Amino acid sequence: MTQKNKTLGEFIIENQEEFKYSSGELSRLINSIRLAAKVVNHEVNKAGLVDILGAVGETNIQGENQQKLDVFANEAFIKTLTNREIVCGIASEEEDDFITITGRNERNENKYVVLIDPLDGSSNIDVNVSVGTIFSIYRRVTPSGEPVTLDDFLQPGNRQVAAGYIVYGTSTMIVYTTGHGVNGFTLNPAIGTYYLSHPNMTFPKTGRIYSVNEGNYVHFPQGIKDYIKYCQKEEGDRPYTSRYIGSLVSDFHRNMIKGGIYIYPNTAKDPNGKLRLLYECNPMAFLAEQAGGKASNGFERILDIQPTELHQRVPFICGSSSMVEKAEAFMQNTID
Ligand code: AHM
Ligand code: MG
Repeated sequence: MTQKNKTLGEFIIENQEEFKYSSGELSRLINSIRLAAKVVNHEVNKAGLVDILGAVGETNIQGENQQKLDVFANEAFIKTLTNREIVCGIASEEEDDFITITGRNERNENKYVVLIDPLDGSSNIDVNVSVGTIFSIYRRVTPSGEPVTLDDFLQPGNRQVAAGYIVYGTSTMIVYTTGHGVNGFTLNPAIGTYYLSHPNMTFPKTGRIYSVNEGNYVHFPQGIKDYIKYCQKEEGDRPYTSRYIGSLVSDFHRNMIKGGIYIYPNTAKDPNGKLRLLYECNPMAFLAEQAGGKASNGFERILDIQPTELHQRVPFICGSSSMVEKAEAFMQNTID
């Protein structure tokens, strides 16, 4: 069998040994994310049929209550992750507090916590533009047998054991890492199977795409303004191309394939930026590094930040390594 005929299910089984605590649980956990992603994908693909199937809050022809897609995605992932004896806690962008899963006979013996942004970029749904799901997985730090605590979720990103995203785009893909590189799988919707379509994904060392919401330019820190001017300067392979979808997953995915940088800086209005450290930045940073790229807040590696709150925000600069280094140099004012 060639690499590319391989299904995600086969890939998970074959690579189970790579994982240092290999008891099969992490594999089963990724499997359950794969399953929930199919359910969400089916719903996302129907989003344009809202006038036909019924709008949010209405009851459709089958008697089902129509939900907002981000609520639907949140429930689909939580339900799937809860129904196995693997996950002891879930934190979601859609929930104020983390959820405790006590597991079989309420014994609190499950090992993993999952942090998830169930439907990122959801303002893009109504206009038929790609959205995504982002997930991040850690082993619990509190002793087995006790309910999870906030400490299980506030681990620095460098302790992640797996992370990934699903992009609901022109095709649906799941891209993930368990710390042994990054692999991408494309869903064949006709048969509901994901195939290994992008083995060993890597960021080109440099690129020509910068992705930032330039509408906020006047509020950006001077270092980011200077970096944007650098991207736009006519010199060498510049000016670069500006591409911004407004869905982190899609912008990241394109930049990883083509080479580029994604920036969501702090602004005068939002001193910590917009993106969430635990569900958005850490998983993307882990993927970026596993693919040979970098992720920084301008001064510090994202994965080394010690989180202090569940919904903490951080400035985020992520992508091809030499582009991130250049942006950091502008932020730190060390450019010559
Ligand atoms: P969300 O979690 O509310 O969907 O926000 C996250 C999204 C990212 O996917 C995207 O890159 C960014 O917000 C876009 O923000 P803006 O519209 O301010 O440029
Ligand atoms: Mg989000």
